[in-house]
Amino acid sequence: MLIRKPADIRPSEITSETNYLNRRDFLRAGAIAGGSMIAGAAGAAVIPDTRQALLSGVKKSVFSTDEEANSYEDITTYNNFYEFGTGKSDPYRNAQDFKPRPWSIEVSGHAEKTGIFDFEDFIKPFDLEERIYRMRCVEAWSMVIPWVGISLADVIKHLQPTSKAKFIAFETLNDAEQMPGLRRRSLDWPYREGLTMAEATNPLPILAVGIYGKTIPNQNGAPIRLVVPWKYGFKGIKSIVKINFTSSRPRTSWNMAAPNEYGFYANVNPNVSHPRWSQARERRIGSGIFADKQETLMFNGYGEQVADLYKGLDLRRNY
Ligand SMILES: Nc1nc2c(c(=O)[nH]1)N[C@H]1C(S)=C(S)[C@@H](COP(=O)(O)O)O[C@H]1N2
Ligand SMILES: [Mo]
Repeated sequence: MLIRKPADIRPSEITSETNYLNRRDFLRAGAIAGGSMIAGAAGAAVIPDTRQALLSGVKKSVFSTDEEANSYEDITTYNNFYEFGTGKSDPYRNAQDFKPRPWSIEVSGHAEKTGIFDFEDFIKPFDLEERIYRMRCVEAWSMVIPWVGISLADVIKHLQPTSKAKFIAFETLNDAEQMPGLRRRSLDWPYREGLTMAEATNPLPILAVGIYGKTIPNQNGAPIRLVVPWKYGFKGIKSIVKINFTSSRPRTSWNMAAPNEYGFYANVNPNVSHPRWSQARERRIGSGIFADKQETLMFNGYGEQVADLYKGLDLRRNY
């Protein structure tokens, strides 16, 4: 078994999205992330979830990539979900007792259909689709994940936003009883994200409710989370309890934490470096610690579907 000392791990491999954390917190997060990376790469004993229920009637999608998907174990044991801790294996370890049912979602703001919906009723009108997408984290690692989800565009059409709705905003559950990470102010809770209505009604974004044909594990954002494959992973807000249609741009968690590092748009862009590391290349999780990093693609390779959304926008300034 090959174990590298934390000092031999390059900063890009261990840096969580956390430079504003105090140095002690930062080092702690780094040590945990480094440890979990070694465990993952060496295949140490990690027991994948086996409690997820099979989803039925899942349709295939033309938007899926045919790249090889990451293993269920990679996808469910190497996570970012700061409500359960900042280390990569914290969500897997600390989210096992989380209760994703019963669950309700509150829809508010500029839409015809607002109110509080039970999760099962909320997703019932829509087709379940498998969408195998690349996911590129702003920390310069990536995976390929076979999500099962519903089209966000379909959901929005159903909720009938009015012409005043220019943005859609999401919030994660904020329950310190169940989410030990909330006791630390690693972010200004609740976790918040948002999209322009033009982005949100593009065919690519989904609300994911499953992975590998089964219900989504807690650590990946049960029971429902956003996936926007051409943007950095932090836009993919987990365990959503609130959806709000707004006329002004919503405040979003990583942008609030470090606006010079994490923009509202957060489109994957190999030409715009993070202030502390390059975004030109990425490490595909599971490729082995000796594998070369691969090139990061503009819009994470989804430019054909989304580049038109940003015509006339300076992507260097609007990062
Ligand atoms: N509520 C919430 N959502 C979140 C996060 C988080 O910390 N809290 N982390 C984000 C980040 S940085 C990434 S890369 C993805 C990771 O998704 P995964 O763990 O399912 O791969 O979730 C995003 N959604
Ligand atoms: Mo991320």
